[in-house]
Amino acid sequence: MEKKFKRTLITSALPYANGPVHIGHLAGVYVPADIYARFLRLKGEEVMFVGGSDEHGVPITIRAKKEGVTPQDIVDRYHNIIKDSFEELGITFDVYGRTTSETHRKNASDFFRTLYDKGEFIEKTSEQLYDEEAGEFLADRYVVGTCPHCGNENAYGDQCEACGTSLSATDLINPRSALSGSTPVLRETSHWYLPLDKWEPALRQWILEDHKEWRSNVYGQCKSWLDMGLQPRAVSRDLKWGIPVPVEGAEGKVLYVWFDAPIGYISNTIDADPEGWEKWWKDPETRMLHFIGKDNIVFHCIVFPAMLMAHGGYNLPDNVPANEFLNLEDKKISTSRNWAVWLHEYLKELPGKQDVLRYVLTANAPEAKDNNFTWKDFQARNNNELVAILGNFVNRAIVLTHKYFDGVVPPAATLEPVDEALIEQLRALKTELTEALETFHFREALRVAMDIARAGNKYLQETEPWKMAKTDMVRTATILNLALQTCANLAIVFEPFMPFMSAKLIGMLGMGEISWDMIGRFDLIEPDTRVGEAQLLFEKIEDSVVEAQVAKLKEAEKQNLLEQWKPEEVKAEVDFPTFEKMDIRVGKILECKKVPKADKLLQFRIDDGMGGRTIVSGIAKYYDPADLEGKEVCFIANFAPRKLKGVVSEGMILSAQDADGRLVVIGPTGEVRPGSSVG
Ligand code: B3M
Ligand code: ZN
Repeated sequence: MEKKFKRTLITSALPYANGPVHIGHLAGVYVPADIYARFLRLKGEEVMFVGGSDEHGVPITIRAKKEGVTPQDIVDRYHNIIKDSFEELGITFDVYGRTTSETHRKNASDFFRTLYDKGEFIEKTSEQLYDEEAGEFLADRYVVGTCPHCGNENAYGDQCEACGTSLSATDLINPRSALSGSTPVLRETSHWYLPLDKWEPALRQWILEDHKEWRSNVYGQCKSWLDMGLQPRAVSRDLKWGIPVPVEGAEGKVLYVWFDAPIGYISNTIDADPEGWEKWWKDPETRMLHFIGKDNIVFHCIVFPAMLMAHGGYNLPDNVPANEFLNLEDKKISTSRNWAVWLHEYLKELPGKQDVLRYVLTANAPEAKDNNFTWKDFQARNNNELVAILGNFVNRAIVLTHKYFDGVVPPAATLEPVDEALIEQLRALKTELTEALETFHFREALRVAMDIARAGNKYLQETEPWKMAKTDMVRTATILNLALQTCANLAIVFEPFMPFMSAKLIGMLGMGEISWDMIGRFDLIEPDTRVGEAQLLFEKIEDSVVEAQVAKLKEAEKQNLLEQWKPEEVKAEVDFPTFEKMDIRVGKILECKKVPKADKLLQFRIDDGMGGRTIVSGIAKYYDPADLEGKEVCFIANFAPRKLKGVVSEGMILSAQDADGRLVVIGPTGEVRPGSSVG
C-alpha cells in the first residue's frame, strides 16, 4: 500500500532512566532513527523526531533500592546523563521529554480515563504474591526462588537467568521476597485489563494483510504472537512508583509502565508543539514510524496499537523498523555484568570521535540479525575506510587545489569519457542510496555512500592530476573541479550518517545551505571561489587506544564479578560419623608436571608421610607446575583411586574457586608434618 504522506513523526524507544545508554541502544535505535530524521529534513520534508526517558517501572525502583536513594534521584540523574550524551553524539531530537513530566501525567491519566469511560477495560481479580513484612505486592522482579526448569535457586519471578526460561512469579519453588527476604503469600488484587483478544481481528488485518512490507523479523514476531492468540493484558500494577490509576478506589495502584511509556511519545509531542501536536498524531496524512529494538516489538506492534484503536482518533504506525541486538566482543551486552561501551564514557575517552562511532555502528547495524561490535573492527573501519578512503580522497582534492590553483576552485572545460563516467556513477549511486534509506536499509546506504568516495579515489588514480599538471593545466583544472564537486556531494551524502564531518567539509568547501536534491550535481561549488586549508577529517586510531578499551571492559567485568560474588548455598546436613568417614590429610608436593595430551591435568607426587602417592588434579589452567613444588596442600587420602588419562590418581587435592572462577589450592597456614590428619 504505497501512500503519500505530508509529514513524518519519528519516535525512538524511550530508554529507562535507570542507567546510561550503551552502544547496543545506539545501534539498535537512536543512530538509525537520527539518520532517517536527518535524511528527511535534507529532503525538505516536515519531520518531528521524538525521544525521551522512560522514568517509571520496576527497573527504576530496583536501581534506587540498590543505591539506597529514591526513584526520583535515579531518574533525575540518568535522564540528564542520557539527554546530554545523545546531544553530544548529534542525535537531533526535536524534543527529549520525560515520563515524570506534568504533561505526561495528565495525558496518560486522560488516556486511561477515556478507555475506562468507554468501557474498554475489563476488571479482573487474581492472586498475586504479597510481602506481608514490607506491606507490598511484589513485582515479578522482586520475587526470587528456585527455577522449576533447571533448579537454579536464584531465579527471578519473570525469568531464570541460568536457563533463560521466562517465568511467572507464581511458578517459582520456595519463592522469597527480594524486599524483605520473607516468604510471600498469595493475596487477591484486582486490576484493569485491556482485552487484546478483542482487537485481534483488526490487528491481523492491519499487520498481516496491510503491512506485508515490514521487516521480516518484525512481521514474523507479530505473526507468531497473533497466531498464538492474544489474551487480555493488565494495564495497572500494585506499585508505589508510577502514575496513579485515575479511578476512584484505585489507591496504591499505578499505570503499568508499558501502558504509560508509549503514551509518552504523545506527551512529548504535546510539549514540543502544544498547539499543533494533534496533526502529528491524528492527521491521516502524517506517517508515524517507531524505531525500537526487537525486545519491544510486541508493545509497539500489538499492545500500543490496540490502545490507540481502543481510544480512537489516532494514527497507527506506518512502519516499525526494529533492529536485532548488537553484541560486544562476541558476548551479549549486559548492563548487570557491566559488559558494555557506555556512550557518556566513550564521548569522554575518545573526544571528537562521534562520527566514527556513528559510522561503525551503522556499518555493523544489526538490521537482519544480531551483529557484533569489536574494538579491532572499530579501529580497522576508522583506519582503512574513514581515513584511507574518505579522508584521503577529500584531502587529496583540496591539497592539489592549493598546490596548483592556490586554493581557488578551477573551472571545468571539456569533459572526457572518464569525467562523464564519474558523473554518471555518482547519479546512479544517488538513486541506490536514496532507495536504501527510504526502505530503512541503513548499512546498505552507508556502503553506497562510501562507494562515492571510492569512485572519487579511483577517478584521481585514473586521471592523475599531479602528472597532468606538468603538461596541461586546462585539463588539470577540469579534473580538480570534478574532484571538488565530488567532495561537495560527499558532504551532503554523509550528513545523515556523520554530521560533524559533513559540517567540517561544508566549511572547508565554503558551501552554503545543502539539500538532498543537490546530490548528483557538479556545480555545487562555483569556480573562482576559494576553498579553505585542508584539515584532516579523520585521524588514525593507534593500537594502544583500542587495547585500552578492551582492557577496560575486562576490568569492569572482573570488578562486577567480585561485587556480585555470593557464596554457594550450604549443602544438606551430614552427621559426625559421615563426616568422619572422610580422611583429609596434609601433604607436601614433591614434584608437579603436566599430564601429556591433557591440557587441564597436573600430575603430583606427594609426600604423604607414608611413602608417597600420585594424585592427578584438573588445575593445569591456573598454575605453572614449578610454582607448586614444595607447597603443602590438603588432600583426601581415602578417595577411591581412579585412572585419569592413563595415570592412576590416589586421592584428591582440595582447592577453592576465586571470584574469577580460578582454582586455588588449599593448604595449612602453619608448618604441619606430611601425613597429619585434618579434622
Ligand atoms: N523503556 C524498554 C527499553 O528501554 C522501554 C521502552 C519504552 S518505549 C515506549 O527497552
Ligand atoms: Zn532455570
